[in-house]
Amino acid sequence: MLKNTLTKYQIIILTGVLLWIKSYLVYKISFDLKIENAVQELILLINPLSSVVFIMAFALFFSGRARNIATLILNLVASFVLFANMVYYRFFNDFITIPVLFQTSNMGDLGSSITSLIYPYDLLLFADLIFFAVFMKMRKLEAPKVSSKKIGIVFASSLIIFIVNVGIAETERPQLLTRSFDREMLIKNIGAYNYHAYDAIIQSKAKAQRALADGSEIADIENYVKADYKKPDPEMFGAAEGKNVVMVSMESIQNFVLDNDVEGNEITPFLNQLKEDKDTYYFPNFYHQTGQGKTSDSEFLLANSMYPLPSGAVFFTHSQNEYQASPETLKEKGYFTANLHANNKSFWNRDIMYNSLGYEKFYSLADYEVTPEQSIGWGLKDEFFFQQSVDHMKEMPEPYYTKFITLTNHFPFSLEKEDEFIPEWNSNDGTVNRYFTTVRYMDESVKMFFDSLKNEGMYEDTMFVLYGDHYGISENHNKAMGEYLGKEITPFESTQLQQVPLYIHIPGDGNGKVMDTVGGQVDLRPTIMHLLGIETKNSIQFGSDLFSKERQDFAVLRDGSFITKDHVYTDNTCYDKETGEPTEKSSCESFKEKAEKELDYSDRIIYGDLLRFFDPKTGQIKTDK
Ligand code: GP9
Ligand code: MN
Repeated sequence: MLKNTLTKYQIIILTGVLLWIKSYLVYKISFDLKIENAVQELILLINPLSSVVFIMAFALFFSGRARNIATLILNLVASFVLFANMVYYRFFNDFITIPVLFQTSNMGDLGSSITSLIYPYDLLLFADLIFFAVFMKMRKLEAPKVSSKKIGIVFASSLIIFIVNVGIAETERPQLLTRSFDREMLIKNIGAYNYHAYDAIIQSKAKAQRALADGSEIADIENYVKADYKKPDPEMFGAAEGKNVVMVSMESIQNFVLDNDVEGNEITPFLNQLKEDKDTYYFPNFYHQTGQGKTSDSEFLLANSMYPLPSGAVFFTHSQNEYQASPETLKEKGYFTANLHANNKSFWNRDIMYNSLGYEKFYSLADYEVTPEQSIGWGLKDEFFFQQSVDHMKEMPEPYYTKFITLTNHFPFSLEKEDEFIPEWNSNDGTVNRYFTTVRYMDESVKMFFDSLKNEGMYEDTMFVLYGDHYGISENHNKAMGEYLGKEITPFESTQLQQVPLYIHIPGDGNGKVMDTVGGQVDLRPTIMHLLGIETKNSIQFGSDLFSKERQDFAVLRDGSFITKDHVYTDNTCYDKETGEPTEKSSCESFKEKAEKELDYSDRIIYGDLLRFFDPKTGQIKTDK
């Protein structure tokens, strides 16, 4: 029976096996995939299989000569996908994604040099095709009709293999498919072919939603946003005009570590002292508003003053939208706009999304010298990241608007002994124990960054915005957190724990103070723009200037929880902020509507790509569409 099957389907099976081997070889030889352990290697080895079975199964719909031809064509197409990625990777160090295929500038770059990117031995990828063609010519192969039931079984088995594959991959990288993360990670885990299918699904879903939307939808939103606009405080408007801007995205830091200690050791000495500085405006009631897109969501909020999506990472799903982001505006005003982050440029699809947001330059992994001694966990340690970033800054034309994304204080919070300024805590929860130590490390590296900018004379003429990107300690650690904070972590406390640091530090300002207003990352754009002396009343934005005297205390989190001056609303319950106890729902009611409306409006803009109907120059809806 087995022998029979093998002879009957020899060409299909052989082609499939070769395709499998070819895929794995291309992964190993042509891509620089970082494999950290045996399980990852195993996933890499098995990940082409489900799609190979799926692809080859199509040949079964044909019989006789047509089947052989179908097999050849399927092999050709699949091999071409590998080949195209191989060539693309040589140039861009990244994998093909559908949007870039249609981005003429990208392809234009490639066009001129394409011949030099193809090596003669690449053609080996197609060698089996020639062999099979000759083989088929020489031998008469039997290829009787296959019943649809049998074909069904083959497709079903490809699905089962895929499920097993994803199952193992999820143990290595939970939420892989809902959050996307990184193209490299997707290829490593589900394979090149499945990755392209996944990419196609995401892109077509976005395209379909976009096609259904029209300009009339933006009218309501525009009315809401305009009515909600808050005038800047004239004292603060332009307070940092003409200065360079340095933003520091502090990984995973939450407010509870500030002015706190662990076993008597201060956790954030530098940040604590910076709060007291006469040039610092410090915001103790500031919240992160990120969802599954974590750091990238915080970047989205910062650049657009819109909320990220309820699921998935907007950086991945809607990188092709029209945005009217602050980097673009600032570029027009003469700023050099850049991001600096020593990680793979394709992580969170940053390389593509940053273009859409109008950043001029992205200093990514390739722009840093990363040695094993200088690395830990996710890569280059913060202190070396900052050190090398200062060199990049020296090359930048002024004024510049820059964002530095730190990385060391990232889960699983690993650090080498030599970098520990304070010992780990000693609860039963290793994650929480280590967190304090890596936060302390980050605090030190931010201090070193400030010091070197001072030494280089690059400090005085710069406005600093330091903010936490999102929580570091999730609700899974409530037990240890309760132990540390000495109180039960109720839903109220959990919501309050979403407070992240915000510092606006303007050297020479002298009027720094603690700003009690309740706000969130969505408020950063108007706040920063106004400090730079740029009006925002024509923009579509959901945040408002944190310095505005007209401001309402308000922050809505991505899960719909919100915080006002006196209340916290979460899990369908309205809490009194003072006591932390539930109170009548009616006290939260008026804000509930605002919270829901804002999230809904923001989602609608993203899903419908509605900013394409809005002209930020005039603040009007475009009439020609
Ligand atoms: C990755 C870094 C961390 O480049 O920004 O991402 P996170 O997991 O925090 O979103
Ligand atoms: Mn982060």
